Amino acid sequence: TTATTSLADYDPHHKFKSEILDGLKEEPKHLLSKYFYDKKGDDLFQQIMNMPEYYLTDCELEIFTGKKRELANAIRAFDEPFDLVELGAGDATKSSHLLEYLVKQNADFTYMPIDISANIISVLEENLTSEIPGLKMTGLNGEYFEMLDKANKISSRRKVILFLGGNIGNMEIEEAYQFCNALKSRLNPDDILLIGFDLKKNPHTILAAYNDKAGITASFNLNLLDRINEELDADFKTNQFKHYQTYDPLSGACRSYLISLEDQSVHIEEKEVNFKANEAIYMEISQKYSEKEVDIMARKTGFKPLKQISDTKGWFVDAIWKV
Ligand code: AVJ
Repeated sequence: TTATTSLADYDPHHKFKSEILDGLKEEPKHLLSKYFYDKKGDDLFQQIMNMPEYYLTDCELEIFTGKKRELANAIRAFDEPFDLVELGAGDATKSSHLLEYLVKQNADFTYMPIDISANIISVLEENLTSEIPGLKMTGLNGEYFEMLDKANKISSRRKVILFLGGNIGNMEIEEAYQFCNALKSRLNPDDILLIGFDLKKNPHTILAAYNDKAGITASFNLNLLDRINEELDADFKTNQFKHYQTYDPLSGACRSYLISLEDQSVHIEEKEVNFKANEAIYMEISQKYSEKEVDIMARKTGFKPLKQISDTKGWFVDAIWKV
């Protein structure tokens, strides 16, 4: 049998268009937060990471600056050569501390950052190799699994996968399970996953991190409408949508929405999309977990949880799982 391939399978612009239009056809309407990260979105996310309310980066940075040796030993960095594959590398602020340490300790590895943003990958290739002399690096621009398959083709060495920043939080719990299952099926015995989880904590602390006073998170969400305007020749009036954030302490789901302020219709290329006043577009989930839920996820997806390394406040954990 021949698999059906559509334009969306290989043309990123076409895929963007079809995923945006599909999401806006859904009930409730939904846009994918993976598309937040164009050049402007990368910049806004940098600003989010620098906000006083956004504790996640500081917590994980504390782990990556203060517990490098523990991290290196947990991933068995000195046992045999390996590839350090980072899913959603971003600007690699956190991982760069570990990279520097590993290079200094003469660990034999190649850093393979994967990111959906071509901009980010080219910036990384320029900066990181000059900041960390001796670092071997192969940047991979694209979606996680496609690029992980590519990494496996490029090299058959043991893989250590980094999935930091609580990026798994951007998946619904069921999606996170599917993701870990799919990841596990692409790994081999003795491969290791180092995965960051933001923990359940005081609900006010969590809500404030995603509902900042300066409105940077609001701009971050609204920027996707601007991106659709630019890339799909659409006519969203961004001042006619308002950011709305929720956190549910029972489920641990922190969700963002854009609320339409009026009845309005938006044109996206040849299509028209109608919004009722007060209708929500569901934008993003940032799921929070308990330490126990993290271990359960490991076991149920076929990993062996080795340890959890957390910051001093106990707000965030980097979990180390073995295949
Ligand atoms: C990049 C997924 C870790 O959910 O905390 C920050 C993205 N969204 N503020 C998160 C984000 C709004 C962020 N992650």
